[in-house]
Amino acid sequence: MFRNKREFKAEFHRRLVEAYGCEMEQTSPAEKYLTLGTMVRDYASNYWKDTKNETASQDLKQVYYFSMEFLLGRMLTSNLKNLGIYDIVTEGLQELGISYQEIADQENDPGLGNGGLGRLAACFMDSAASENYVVNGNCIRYRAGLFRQFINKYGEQVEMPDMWMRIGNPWEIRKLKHAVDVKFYGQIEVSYDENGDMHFRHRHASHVLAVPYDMPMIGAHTKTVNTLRLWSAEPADVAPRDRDYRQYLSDVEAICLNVYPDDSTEEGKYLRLKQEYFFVCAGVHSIVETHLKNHPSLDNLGEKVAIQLNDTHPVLVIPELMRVLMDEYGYAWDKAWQIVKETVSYTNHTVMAEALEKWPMQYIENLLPRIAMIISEIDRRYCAWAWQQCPDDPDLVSRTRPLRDGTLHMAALALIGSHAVNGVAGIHTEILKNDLFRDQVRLYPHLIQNKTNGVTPRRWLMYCNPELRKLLDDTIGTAWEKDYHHFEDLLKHVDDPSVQEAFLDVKQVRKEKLAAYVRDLTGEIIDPSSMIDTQAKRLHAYKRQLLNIMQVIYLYQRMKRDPSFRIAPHTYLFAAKAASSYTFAKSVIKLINCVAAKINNDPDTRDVLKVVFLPNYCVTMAETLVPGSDVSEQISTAGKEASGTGNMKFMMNGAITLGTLDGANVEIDSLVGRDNDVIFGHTVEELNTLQYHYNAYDYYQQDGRIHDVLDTLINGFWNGSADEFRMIYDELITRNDTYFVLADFDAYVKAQEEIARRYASRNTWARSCLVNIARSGYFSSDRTIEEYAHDIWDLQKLHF
Ligand code: BZD
Repeated sequence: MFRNKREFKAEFHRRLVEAYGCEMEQTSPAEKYLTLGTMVRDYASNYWKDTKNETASQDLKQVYYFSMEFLLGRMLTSNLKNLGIYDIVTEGLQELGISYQEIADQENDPGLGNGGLGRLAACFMDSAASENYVVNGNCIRYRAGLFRQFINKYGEQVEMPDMWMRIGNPWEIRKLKHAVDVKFYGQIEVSYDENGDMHFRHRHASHVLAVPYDMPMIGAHTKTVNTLRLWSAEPADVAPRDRDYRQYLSDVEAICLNVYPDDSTEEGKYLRLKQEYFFVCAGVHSIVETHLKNHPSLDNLGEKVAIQLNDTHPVLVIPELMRVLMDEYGYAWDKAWQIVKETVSYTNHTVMAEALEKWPMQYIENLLPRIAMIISEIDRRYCAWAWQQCPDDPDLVSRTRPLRDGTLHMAALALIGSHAVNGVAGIHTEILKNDLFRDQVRLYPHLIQNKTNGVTPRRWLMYCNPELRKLLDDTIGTAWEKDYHHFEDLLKHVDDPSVQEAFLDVKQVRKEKLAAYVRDLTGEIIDPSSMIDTQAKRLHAYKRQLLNIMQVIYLYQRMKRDPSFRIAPHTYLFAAKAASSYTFAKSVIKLINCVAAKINNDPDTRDVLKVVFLPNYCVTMAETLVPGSDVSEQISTAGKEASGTGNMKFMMNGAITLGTLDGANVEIDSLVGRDNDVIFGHTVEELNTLQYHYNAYDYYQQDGRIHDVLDTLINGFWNGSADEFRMIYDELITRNDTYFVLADFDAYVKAQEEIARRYASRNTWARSCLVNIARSGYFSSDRTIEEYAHDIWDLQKLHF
């Protein structure tokens, strides 16, 4: 463990030569990155060991966060800074004549997820370790990420494999000694012993070996280093039964091949289910193994272990833990069920019907025969119990039971098997209580609670925006870096013109950096003094990127028609991946790119209106995009976005939210007030009424702006093909505009005008940005983790 620059340089040099057998100067940047990463991991290893030992000796409870996704982003800079060795390392490298940035740029974002749910899990890992909570992650070691996105010459998304580990992954350690045997398919043989107790034997199964790879999750300026355990599927040392040998190898290989394989085919569905059981079974097994090292039995599992289910994807934890407790450790049903409920809790991340997981029971019976038996028994017992609770409402049971018409409803199972269920923002939790889980609330009145999401202020402010960090340190000292409550210390300075000026200077620097990044990535030149308005998130109809681009089209048409109408210079940035099978979303990406191509090349407008689509949105891109933006587009249809977390990152970096009353926007709005954000559009309540008499065609007929914009979708205006965007037109008109884009169009145009008006008064604008930063402490995931620890996990901090 190096203690200073001199020792660092000597060790780095020695390790490079030893690892690659050549002079340091002859090693490649990738080799230097791998060597440095390994050194940093080894540096943290003593803390890692201490965290494990102390957890055991203090007999502390620990949490296992089960998530199909952990969208970590690059680890090098964040680990160096969290460990407090960034300066030693970067200066040491400089003295060796090596560029730190070149090394850091070798690291690929780990491709372990696709969106907000995965990024939330990563923020939680950072906050938990930084707050001295022992929270371990459990996930799959996907060899390929979601996909790398390219935009072709027609403006279309093209997916390329994301082989993020191609150069190696210095952060992980393979732990073969903890490998777990996972069984699929086969039959269950039931027998009775002399006491009449039942025994279950899994016969003719297909075995897969789950091998864990551990990654350290390093806290900021603490000694806590937690573990993210990634499971990799390997062929087992058991002869495959009834199967072609090569087929067996490729079936095993497929399990960890990539994130969310296409599930539109039957084969894809089985694969997804396999993935889910695979990491659940392995994770549960390793929890039990660890627990039994320190405790005589599993009786106190619920007291010493909490399992958090990040959405329903890992919900098979519930029947799997039942199976282990009963079949492997001889617990009776009732006692096992009590332990499971004490241990497990579930977070819901969506109310969108199509994203709620449902599985044909037949699949589960084939793939996981013993799990299917346990699920049926959970269902049977639930029905009997629920009948007694509400005899006045006989349908309640059929609406809430996990098994309905041969289909397993994963959310219903999660709810029954958990002691706590939470939504991820206030409005979302209310919708869960009043709508999605209304029936269940009658049976379990105190089960559902709110835990508003958060983001780590280290990655999302201190490390990605050092200029703003310095301004805050200079203005209010450094207490805010350790304690999110102290963000509010900035409130005393928001009226200070010198602080306002200093903020505008910081923003300008960040906008210039963003402009350089955009130029390098796309070749497009954007004006860093224009208002930079950004919508960066997954492409989905409910997020309404379409509304955004329609407003741009409207501005363009109006400027073309009326030369006296000019806007202040605006840059609209979009970044979004569309699921590869989501045709509508892909069509919106193409529309944005076609609009950009036309508008950016039109001499009449290009000085004031610019549109750029940034390909391959990822965590690393967001780290430049967020600090460089003025306006944060959060314009989902009210009631559809559970929380959003991008909204929090933009706010923390002093961007103004232009949003609907949806997800965490509602809480942003109550914290900053209407002077410091721009809120528009129908509310959930209004939409609940409007839906019964909504007629999108009326808007098309009655609003000339909408008419003119939509006509460009079917007259070949953008790329000469009249049918190119007919799908979008049909969604709005023929299918009556599922997400109320046209209903909110007028309000959105006005909101855009309002934000442009505010942007023009520079000092008032800066004041608003400062208020946003000051109020963003609430959205630190340190706060969120405290709440989970206190209200759900009953978790104490580790004391060193
Ligand atoms: O979770 C997102 C929500 O859409 C956001 O509103 C919220 O802020 C974040 C974090 O709570 N949900 C997801 O990211 N969901 C998925 O990615 C997903 C993936 C597979 C199947 C279903 C949902």
